[in-house]
Amino acid sequence: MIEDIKTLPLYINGHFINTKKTFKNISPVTGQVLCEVSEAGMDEVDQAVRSARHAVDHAWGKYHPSQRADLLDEIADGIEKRFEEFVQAEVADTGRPIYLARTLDVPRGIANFRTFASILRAGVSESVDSLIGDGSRLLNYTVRKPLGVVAVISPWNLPLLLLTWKIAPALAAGNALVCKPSEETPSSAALLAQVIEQTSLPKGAFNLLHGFGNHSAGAFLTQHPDIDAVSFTGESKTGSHIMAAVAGGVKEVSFELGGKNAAVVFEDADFDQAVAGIVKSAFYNSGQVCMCTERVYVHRTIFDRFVQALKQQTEALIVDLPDTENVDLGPLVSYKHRDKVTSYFELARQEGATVITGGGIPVFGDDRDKAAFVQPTIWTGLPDHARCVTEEVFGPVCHIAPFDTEEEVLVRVNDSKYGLACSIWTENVSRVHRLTPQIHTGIVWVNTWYSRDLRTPFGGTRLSGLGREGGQYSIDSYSEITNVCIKYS
Ligand code: NAD
Ligand code: 6OD
Repeated sequence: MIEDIKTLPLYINGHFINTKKTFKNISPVTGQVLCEVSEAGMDEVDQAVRSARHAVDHAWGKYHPSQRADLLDEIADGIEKRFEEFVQAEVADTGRPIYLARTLDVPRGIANFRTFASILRAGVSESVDSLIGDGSRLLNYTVRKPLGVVAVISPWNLPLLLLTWKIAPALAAGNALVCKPSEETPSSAALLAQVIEQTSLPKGAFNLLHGFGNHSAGAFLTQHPDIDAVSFTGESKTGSHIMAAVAGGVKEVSFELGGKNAAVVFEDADFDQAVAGIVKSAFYNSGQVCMCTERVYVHRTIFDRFVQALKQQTEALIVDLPDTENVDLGPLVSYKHRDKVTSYFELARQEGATVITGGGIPVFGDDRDKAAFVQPTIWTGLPDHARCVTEEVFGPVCHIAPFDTEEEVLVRVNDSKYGLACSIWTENVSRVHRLTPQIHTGIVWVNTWYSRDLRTPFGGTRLSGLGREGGQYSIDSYSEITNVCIKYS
C-alpha cells in the first residue's frame, strides 16, 4: 500500500464532498491502491442535477457566447498550468507511457477547450430569406439554446481527452453538466474539478460524480428524471442500456461506442508506410483506442511479405513501464481488462488461429511482472466469422487476412455489426474515391490513421454510435436549435 492514501471527492455545486462509501483506485502497474474515491449515491446524483438545473436556468445558460469562450480559455489555461500533474494522474491510473500522456492526452484536453472557445468566437448563424405568394418576405434565422442539464459519462481508455471532448462543447453551448468519469480512471477528472473551481465558471455549471455504472452513479444519473440529455462514450452494450433508460423521457443522446475497425492494404500501397501505419493503428495505447485496427486485409500478392514485416516491427516494440525511455506499450488499464484480452488469446487458439507473434503475458523476472502487461499479438488464418475477427477485443491484437479483389474486400470490411473507422492504404486516387462512399463507417482514413482536425465530424454507424461530434457538429448536438420566422414586406 502506498503511504498517504487520499480520497478523491465529488464536486457538486462548487463544493468538494467526501462520501462515506468509497472505492479503491488500483494501479495497473503495481497492483497497489493509488487512492480511495468517493462514490456518489442517489442523493449526490440528485444534488448535482439540481445544482446543474439552477446554473443553466439562472446563470451559465444565460451567458453570451463570447463570455463562454473566455471561460473555456480560462479552463484551458488552468490545465496548462498544471500540465505535469495531469500527465502524472493519467499515467498513474492507466499505466500508459508518459510520452503518450504528454503528447496526446493532456495537449488534447487543452485543445478541446481552446477549439470550442474559438468556434464560439466565430459565431455561426444561418438565415434564409424567402419570397411568398402575397409578395411579402420571410426572414428565417436560427438561434441555438442550451439543451439544459447534460449527463456526461466517459470511459477509461483516454480519460481526460474523452471527458473534455464532451465537456468543452457542452459548456460552449451553455449547458450545465453532471459528469461521471470511469471508475477505473478518476484522477484526471478530479484534477479538472480543481482547475474549474479556480475559474469564474458559475457554481453548478460543472459537477463531478464518481462511481460505477450499474446500480451506482452512472445508472442513477441516466435514470434521473431531470436530465435533458446524455452524452456517453463507452461500450456498445452500455450505450444500449442508457438508451433504454432515457427512452421514456425521449431524452437526447450522443453515443461514441465500440468498434472492430478494418484496415485494407492494397498492392499499390507504399509498403513501408503501410506497415508502420498498421503497427501504430493496432498497438497505439496498447490497442485501447476505439479506432484501433483489429482486422487487417492485405492484397494476396504482398500478403506473406507484409506479415513478415509486421511481425518484425511488432517484435521490435518496447513493452515496458510507463517511464521507460522509448517505451511503446505500457500495461493494460487493469487486471480485469487483461483477463478479458488474454481470454481472446485462448479463444484465438481454440478457433484455430496461427499466432504470428505474441499471444501471451511477457515475463520480465522482476517487479514488472506485477503490471497488467500483455504481448502485442498478430493472428492469421481465422475465418471472417470467427469471434476473434468479429468481436472488439480492445487490446494490442490484430488479425491479418489476404484478399484478391476490391469488390471482395469491400464486402468483408462492411460485414461487421460495428461502423466506427476504417483505414485504406493505397496510392490509387481513383480507388479512394470509388471505395470511400461505399464503406459503412463514420471515419475513413487514407494512408494515415488517427489524424485529427477537431472541427471535423467524428462518430460511428451501427453499434459504433449515434450522432457526430466535432466543431460545429458538437455545438449543434449540444444545442436546442430554434428557427425564427419573421414576415416582412
Ligand atoms: P463501459 O461502457 O464499460 O463504461 C463507460 C462508462 O459508462 C463508465 O463511466 C461506466 O461507469 C459507465 N457505465 C457503465 N454501465 C453504465 C450504466 N448502466 N449506466 C450508466 N453508466 C454506465 O466502457 P469502458 O470499458 O469504460 O470503455 C471501453 C469501451 O469504450 C470500448 O468498447 C471502446 O470501443 C469504447 N470507446 C468508444 C469511443 C468512441 O469514440 N467511439 C471512444 C472510447 C471508447
Ligand atoms: O480524438 C477524438 O476526438 C476522439 N473522440 C477519440 C476517440 C478515441 C477512442 O478511444
